[in-house]
Amino acid sequence: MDDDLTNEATYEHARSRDRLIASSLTRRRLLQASAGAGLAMGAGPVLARPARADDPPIVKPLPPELFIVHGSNAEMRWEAMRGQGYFTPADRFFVRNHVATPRIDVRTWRLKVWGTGLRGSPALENAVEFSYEDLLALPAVTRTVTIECTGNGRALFTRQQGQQVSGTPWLLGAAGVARWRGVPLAHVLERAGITERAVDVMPRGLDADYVDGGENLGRVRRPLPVEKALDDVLLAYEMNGRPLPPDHGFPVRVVVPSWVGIASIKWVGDIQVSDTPLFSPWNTRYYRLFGPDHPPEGSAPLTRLSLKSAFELPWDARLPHRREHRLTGRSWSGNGRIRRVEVSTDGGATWRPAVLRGPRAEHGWVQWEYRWRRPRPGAHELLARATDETGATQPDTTPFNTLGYLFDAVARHPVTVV
Ligand SMILES: Nc1nc2c(c(=O)[nH]1)N[C@H]1C(S)=C(S)[C@@H](COP(=O)(O)O)O[C@H]1N2
Ligand SMILES: [Mo]
Repeated sequence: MDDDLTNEATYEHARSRDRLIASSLTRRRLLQASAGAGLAMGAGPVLARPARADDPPIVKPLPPELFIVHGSNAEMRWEAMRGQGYFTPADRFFVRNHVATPRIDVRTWRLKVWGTGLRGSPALENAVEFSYEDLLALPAVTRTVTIECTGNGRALFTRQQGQQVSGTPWLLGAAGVARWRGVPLAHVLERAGITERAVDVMPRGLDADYVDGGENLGRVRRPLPVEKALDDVLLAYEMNGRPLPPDHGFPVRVVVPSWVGIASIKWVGDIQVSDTPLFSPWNTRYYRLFGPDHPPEGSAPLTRLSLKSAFELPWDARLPHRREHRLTGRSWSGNGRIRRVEVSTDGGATWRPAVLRGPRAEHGWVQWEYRWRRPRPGAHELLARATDETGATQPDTTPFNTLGYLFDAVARHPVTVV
């Protein structure tokens, strides 16, 4: 069924129109960019203009009915997915910005591929370069992929487990599924001359340096093992059939199927390919599990996403007293497809199956619904519990880790019937 969504041949005929839109958009951007040429200073020629102190960190509108804003990040309200199709529209897709969305001039933008894992070991100054047009001209693929922040659900460590964790207190809205179109990273690495000696591949964003507690950690970057980089990773330039929106990585982002969101570097400017292992703060001090159950240097760097379910309802929803409520939601797993979803409306005492609907893409989610009959007036907790194709089921609690990553326990969604 998901072939309809992910199979390039099936999808291709619908593409011609979108491609026209994309290329006219590119032309328009090129014109706009030349009008503004000369403004770019300090930050180098790639930025359409230098960041200003009063620039909002996120470019797109963040209407309160769609988003909960957490500083430079915006969480999708789950009720905004009710009645939507399989994909998360770009207008409500969550945004996780370490700093701020940069405005990139696609005319001067280049992807620079460099390092000791390439033939001739080029340094960054002698990198193999690809322009936007170069990438658009290469054979494209389209993949349905969930992007989810590793800390999605973090607020539930505190709400449900009484544990203090640090980081953005997301409920469950730091996840979305889109159709990403672009060039396989493998293809670009091969063209750049990757050798057998390459072990790690590190894409880096063009957003400003990330400063944590006064310490400048440089630009957002995180290594991928070469096995994953050559497997199913995309250099995406389209999201849901349109050029990437600025907040989601325009002109090009990395999309790493089934892996934690931090792997999917936005606004990629260069990719280091190395014959020795690479490190960055994003695979050493962040995106590992820390705490009493882990070694001092933390767990191994996190890779796959965990298992989650969400109701398409406001948190603390007030539902009118009716004979029946049609509850809807979605479940997803970094291990693959969802096999089963069960719902409990009595706090977890009894469970009944939800009905799964629509596509089940390997790296996407599944939609489901459940008829809640004769709900009594008063406060309730709604629970949804998914099982994936590996047999993994959402547990009652998630083991504590100080940074609040990979929450996978069943969420207890509060609602009041009035
Ligand atoms: N360059 C860059 N890439 C980035 C980030 C960032 O701040 N800068 N945030 C990462 C994190 S932590 C997540 S969860 C995803 C979020 O992607 P989205 O904002 O398109 O939803 O982007 C990742 N890629
Ligand atoms: Mo993230």
